[in-house]
Amino acid sequence: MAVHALLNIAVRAARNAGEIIVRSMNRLESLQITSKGRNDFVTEIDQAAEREIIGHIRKHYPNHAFLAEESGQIGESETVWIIDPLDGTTNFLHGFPQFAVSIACRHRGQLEHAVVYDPLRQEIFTASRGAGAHLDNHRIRVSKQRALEGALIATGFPYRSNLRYLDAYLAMLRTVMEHTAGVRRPGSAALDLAYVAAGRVDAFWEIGLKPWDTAAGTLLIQEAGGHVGTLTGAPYAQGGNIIAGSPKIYAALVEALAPHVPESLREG
Ligand code: 2AM
Ligand code: CA
Repeated sequence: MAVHALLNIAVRAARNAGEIIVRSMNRLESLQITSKGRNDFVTEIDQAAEREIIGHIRKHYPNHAFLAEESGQIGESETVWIIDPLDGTTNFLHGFPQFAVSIACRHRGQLEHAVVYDPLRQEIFTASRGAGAHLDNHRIRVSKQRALEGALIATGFPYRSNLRYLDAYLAMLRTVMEHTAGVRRPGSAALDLAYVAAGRVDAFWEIGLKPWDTAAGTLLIQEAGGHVGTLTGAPYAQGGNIIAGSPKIYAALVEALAPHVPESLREG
């Protein structure tokens, strides 16, 4: 498999960031934590990992632009790197071992390359448009599950400002719990999407995400033969409300959730 130079750089950057994250785990108590808002924590590690990723990419491509969780938008270019240096910060802060580094490269509005890296398991999920999705150099595909009955579904619970949608969300959760084999809430949307791509879960849904949570995962799933859309099954523009899954379970989930999606959540 010929790996594109841009993907190689993203992989290197993700591994470097992963090393910073893992090294810091033996001093979680002493981490400098600031709160971006109610229930939204950012640590010096998120920031150090993001600096490492942007610095590494810039060394090779000084003119590219960035959209990163901690820095926001940097520069203007046809090529934009969309970065979550540590997806699942709440898990990380508690020492709960489920978080990831997420890096996507978008060129002229189209996702071209994606990396999601789990630094604890050292699993690296990669995709380049038209070249398939891989986990540690093995090709991955979404699951072959055909019906909601028997499916394993991942989700994210609403938090912070999205708690205003809690009643609608709980109605969706009830339906999914009633019709599937089980629901998981691992806590890192980027890794959840990578697991959809690898067929470890059959589908995923969440409301109120950000582009850096979903960009890499979206390309992984598309290249693994799956679908990504809004809660009503419309095309997905990154960030916001998402359903992703194997084609069959994606369609079944869109249909199952439809009666419970309020007007305010119908857009992406
Ligand atoms: P983050 O850690 O990069 O912010 C899961 O619901 C997704 O929401 C995660 O990808 C997580 O990404 C984000 N998130 C942000 N704040 C959260 C919170 N307080 N609780 C749970 N998830 C949160
Ligand atoms: Ca983050």
